Amino acid sequence: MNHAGQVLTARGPAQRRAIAKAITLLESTRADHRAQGDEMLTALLPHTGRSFRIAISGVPGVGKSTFIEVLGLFLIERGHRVAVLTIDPSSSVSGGSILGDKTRMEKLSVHEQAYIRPSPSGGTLGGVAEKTREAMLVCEAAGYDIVIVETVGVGQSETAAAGMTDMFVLLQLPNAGDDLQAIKKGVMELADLVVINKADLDADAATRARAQITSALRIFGQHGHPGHARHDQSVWQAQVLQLSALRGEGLAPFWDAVSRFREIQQANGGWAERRRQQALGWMWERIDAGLKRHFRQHPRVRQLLPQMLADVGGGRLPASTAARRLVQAWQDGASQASGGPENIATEGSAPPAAGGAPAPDIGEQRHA
Ligand SMILES: Nc1nc2c(ncn2[C@@H]2O[C@H](COP(=O)(O)OP(=O)(O)O)[C@@H](O)[C@H]2O)c(=O)[nH]1
Ligand SMILES: [Mg+2]
Repeated sequence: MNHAGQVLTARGPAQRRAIAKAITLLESTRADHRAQGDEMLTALLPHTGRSFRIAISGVPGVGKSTFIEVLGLFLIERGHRVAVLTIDPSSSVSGGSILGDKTRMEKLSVHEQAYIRPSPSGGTLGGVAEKTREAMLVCEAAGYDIVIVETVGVGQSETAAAGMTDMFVLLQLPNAGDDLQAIKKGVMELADLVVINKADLDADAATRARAQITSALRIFGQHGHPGHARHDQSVWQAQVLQLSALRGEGLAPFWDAVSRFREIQQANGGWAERRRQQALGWMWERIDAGLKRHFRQHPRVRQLLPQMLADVGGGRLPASTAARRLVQAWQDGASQASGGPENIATEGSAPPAAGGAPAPDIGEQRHA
């Protein structure tokens, strides 16, 4: 049986193995694997989308893994099947999965009804997020009805996680400095629900933090990004809860809030619209990444790039002029028979350019 068939029909440990194999296939950078992976995803697609997707975010050490472990067990007890995935673009640097999370979620990771997959390593955030998103689809097709995406809590992984989930939950520590950080980074604006964890350490501080964050969220609700229509106060007002992941306290109120959010969003169309926007946004993001990769690997661009970088860096050439020249050189080249647009591949689907991967990255700046 093919990969998709095994994911769909196998049960128990055989299914977990099938899922693992399917995700490994999707994480492969070999072009033939990518083609097989695309075929498999297409076959799985009709069976995806039925789970509720939750992002769990917060700074390292706030208790995300501890929380996911107790929440996962809580949900399994109530008849759910829980998949846990992570987005950790730094995992290529640290050389492993997200801070050893897999060992942290000791009970959950061995549970029959749970599937835990650490972050794929290597590549850009976009590449890592793509793999996580695809892994999510595999898990959904296998019948996991709750998908939890843990972010590493640094860099831009939060935005990526928010872009692939139905609900964004931000974990906070019960002290004042921490929430300011989240506000500064713009993460607070993404939150549908804020959880103050470690309330067991200092109940008073947790209460103060709750009041502070509640008022901060009110400001976002009124003056927030207009694109974040889900923060329309008449529909769903982002809430702040307290809990202790370590003691497993506060899980029932948390899940009540999640369920309420889900019902409201499903009733008013917000849920479907969010997924539609995510799918379209995802497509464009992948097109951008694919075009950029093709661009940077193109012989003419590679030839011209060092000079352009030097000239722009040295203040001898306006950046916009250099960009136009490079794009023009690429277009001229791309319109010739060899290296035509049909060869454009998305990131991760082709081996690195000859001469080593870092070369095409020279001088690239990521802007929000
Ligand atoms: N006191 C207390 N400690 C907690 C709580 N939740 C997590 N911790 C501890 O905080 C540390 C970091 O937790 P972890 O789940 O790895 O955080 P992550 O980096 O956000 O995934 C661990 O030592 C946990 O035992 C809690 O509710 N109360
Ligand atoms: Mg963790």
